[in-house]
Amino acid sequence: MTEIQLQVPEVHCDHCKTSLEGAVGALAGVENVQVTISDATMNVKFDDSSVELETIKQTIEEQGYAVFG
Ligand SMILES: [Cu+2]
Repeated sequence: MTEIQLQVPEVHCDHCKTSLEGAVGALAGVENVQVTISDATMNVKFDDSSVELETIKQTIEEQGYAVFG
């Protein structure tokens, strides 16, 4: 299991949090995802043999958010 923290600077409210946690959390291989609005970060715990970090980042971008880290 891999745990990373990503920067999602455009996150600013509960709607953003819910959208992103829902989309990333729905990916097979993602064990846990938590967006923290106050510092605009996303912590993701995932099985890197099931899902690639690049796929997670693409999913965030598909929701309309930039992602770094
Ligand atoms: Cu928002």
